[in-house]
Amino acid sequence: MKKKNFYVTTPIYYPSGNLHIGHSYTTTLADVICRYKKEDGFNTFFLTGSDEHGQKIELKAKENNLEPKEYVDNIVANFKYLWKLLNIDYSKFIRTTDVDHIESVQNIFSVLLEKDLIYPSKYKGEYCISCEEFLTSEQIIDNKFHSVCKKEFVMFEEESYMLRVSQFKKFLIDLFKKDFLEPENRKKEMLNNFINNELEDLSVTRINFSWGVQVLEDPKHVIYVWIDALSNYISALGYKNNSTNLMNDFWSENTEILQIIGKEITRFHSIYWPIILKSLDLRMPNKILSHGWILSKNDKMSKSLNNVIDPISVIKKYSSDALRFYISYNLPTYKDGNFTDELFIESFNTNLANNVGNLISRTSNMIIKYFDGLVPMVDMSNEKLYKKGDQAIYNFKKHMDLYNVSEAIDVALKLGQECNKYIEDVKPWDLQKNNKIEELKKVISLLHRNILILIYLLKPILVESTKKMFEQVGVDIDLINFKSFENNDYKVNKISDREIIFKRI
Ligand code: ME8
Repeated sequence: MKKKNFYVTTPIYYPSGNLHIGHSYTTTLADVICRYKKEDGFNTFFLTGSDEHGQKIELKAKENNLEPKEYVDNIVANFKYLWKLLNIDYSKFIRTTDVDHIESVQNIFSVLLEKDLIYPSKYKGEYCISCEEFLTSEQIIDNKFHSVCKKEFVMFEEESYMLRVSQFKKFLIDLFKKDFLEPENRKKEMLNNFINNELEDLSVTRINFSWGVQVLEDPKHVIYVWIDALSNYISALGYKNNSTNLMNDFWSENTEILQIIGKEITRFHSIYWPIILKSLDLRMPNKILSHGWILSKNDKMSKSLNNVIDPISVIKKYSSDALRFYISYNLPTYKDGNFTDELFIESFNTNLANNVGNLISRTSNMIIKYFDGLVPMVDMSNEKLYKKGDQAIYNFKKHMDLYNVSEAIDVALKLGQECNKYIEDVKPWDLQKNNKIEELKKVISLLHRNILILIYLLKPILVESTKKMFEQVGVDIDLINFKSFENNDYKVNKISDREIIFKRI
């Protein structure tokens, strides 16, 4: 049977400055889910990148006395450095300044123009340069500022091509009947604030700056950043350009398509993006997962509010795995979350040091002490705790298949807690003292199998420590997959390593 495909994307981030923990959040989630899908047998493609055009970048480059391309080249190198440190295993990094992408955007614009879905007109309205966004009245505070970034907006009146958004009302209403946007409250917000209201046509070109993709049919216009940006999700797959054409594989019906974004760009991804796809006769993604914000004292953590935490310093101080774990476990996607040193340290110590690390080290110590490092392999499939291991695999997958990463991790951690409690209850040291060796073998066998399950479930998150954890329990990481636990057909080597994996911080 042909393997199913999985395609996951993150937003492409503005290189108007270095990335912060908020961007690391979205990208880590995408990476964790993609690694899980790979383990689950999918062909995967993971796309991230940078959104390099527009007025904001043009102004930033000027401030730095650089040409825009020179300016973004430097920042994009920092993006890639961060992703390397954070073990982000993307398949492609797209830049909107890539020639293939530019060709693709021009092509998309031409198709829409030909179909009369784009028409020349004039646009008047409020524009936030910092967010590159036309504002609605709900997004304006004190007649002067954008509610999200708190920056002053500009009045904008110029010749512009417009996209006939208003024509797509019925299409959007039907689309929103499906489970295509998550969470539910974001869906309601889009319906109430936009779709069920008057849907306004969208200005899709600008003439007062030049750092952007030119309209071939009318070269004084550049294409509005969002049309340029959203197209990346298909231009990266080779939509109508000269690059390798992955469209057939990853934008086909045989693919599960997940697009992860932060909630402030939901309108672009759940309204304008489907309209572009529909206009090009392309399928819709299966899911737009619109996660909450990481806050800093109740405000969104963002470059423009100058309240950011640098992920590189967190990784250097603690570790990439520690950051990946906090993001994946402590920040469930359906709500806003916090990132503070205290919360970070508490979560690491409770979950990784006291639960997972402690379980592995006390069990491997017992194997070394009582069995000279040779793991006893006894049939224990009738034991309650054995079944809990199988249930944990089942429930973990159930949550991951719904992209509920935090809930999935919780399942794995609970298994760890139950094993730690089991050790306290059965007291293997007493079994040894009283020479109940057969019983002791059973206890250790059982713990060993559940530990393997626990480590394996956390593999997509703890990518640097997994190999070491498996080694401590005598197993080669490459030989374990979901099937291994069906017949317990894994080879176990002699254990000798006693190094503590997650030292308390
Ligand atoms: O919007 N909490 O780029 P951007 C959670 N170029 N996530 C956060 C966050 C926070 N405090 N801050 C940023 C753009 N993010 C456009 C996107 S896509 C076709 C074009 C994450 O650099 C989150 O994913 O402003 C958010 O949507 C994204 O970074 C915004 O990045």
